[in-house]
Amino acid sequence: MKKILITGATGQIGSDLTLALRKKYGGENVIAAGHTRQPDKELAESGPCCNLDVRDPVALQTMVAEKRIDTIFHLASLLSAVAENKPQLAWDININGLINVLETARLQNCTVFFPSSIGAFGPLTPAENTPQDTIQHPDTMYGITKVSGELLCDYYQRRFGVDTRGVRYPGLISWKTLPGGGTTDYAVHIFHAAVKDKHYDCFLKPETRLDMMYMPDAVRAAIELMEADSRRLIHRNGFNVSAMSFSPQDIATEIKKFIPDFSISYTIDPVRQAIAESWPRHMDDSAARNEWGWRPEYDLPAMVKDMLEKLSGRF
Ligand code: VAH
Repeated sequence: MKKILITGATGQIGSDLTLALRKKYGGENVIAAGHTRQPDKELAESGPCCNLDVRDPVALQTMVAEKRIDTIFHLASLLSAVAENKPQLAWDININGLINVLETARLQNCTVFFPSSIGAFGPLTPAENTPQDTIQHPDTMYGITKVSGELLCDYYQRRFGVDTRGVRYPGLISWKTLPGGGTTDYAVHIFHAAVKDKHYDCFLKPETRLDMMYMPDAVRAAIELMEADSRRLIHRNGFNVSAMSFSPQDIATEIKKFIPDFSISYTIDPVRQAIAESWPRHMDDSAARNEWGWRPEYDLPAMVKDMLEKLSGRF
């Protein structure tokens, strides 16, 4: 049976992915490691949790050895807006943390999942139908750590035979856990504001369109890639995976179909607006579709309906 360690397990992706992996592989076989955020009740009661700073190689290697971990989903990372505010800390966590995970995987024969992002592209990248293989020249520290992470994971697979795999996620929307300081966070906050206040003040311009995905699709992509037959994989790390592409005004229009008196205003955050404008609006995910059968299941209407149902129930 797989023994899985998830770093960053209390974050936006981690909190959903941990529950999905525990359902699939058994709660006791999935260790949820967090550092800055405490696990919520559901996470704490569904399996083992621990505190782990991925910048501590000894703690990481000791845990992997003692718990006989064979698979690491490495999600611990600072997101784009926070990383621009603390670039040196972002490099330390995002890169030194990853190197520690890759070294541990090399020494203890673990498989590694690493989430890259549309942030790994930059203003010189074709923004529409962004190719799987194209120029990556990000101008944010977050993007620099993500493209470096893709290259490090490819290197460890090629040089040391470590089974590394990863995807480039678009902006992710979920209802369980708020995101921690990203540029696409508006697409989560807008739902909470719509349900609680029927109004949202958005920090991106109304026409700023970005690649986006609902968390159930994102979680399934990680699990399906890690279960894929490695002999079919031509690419390894940084598979483009896409589901939908929308702007703040698009999602506001969709929410109004369910909450007719919902309204949106705009107070632009220049830092996150500049980051968003350097990212793709829609990626070509044909490599993921061809090499491991990727298919999204949620489009904008389906996501909005599910998000509002889940959050209405919570509030
Ligand atoms: C961020 N949510 O906004 C993350 C993600 C594509 C965006 O990487 O930083």
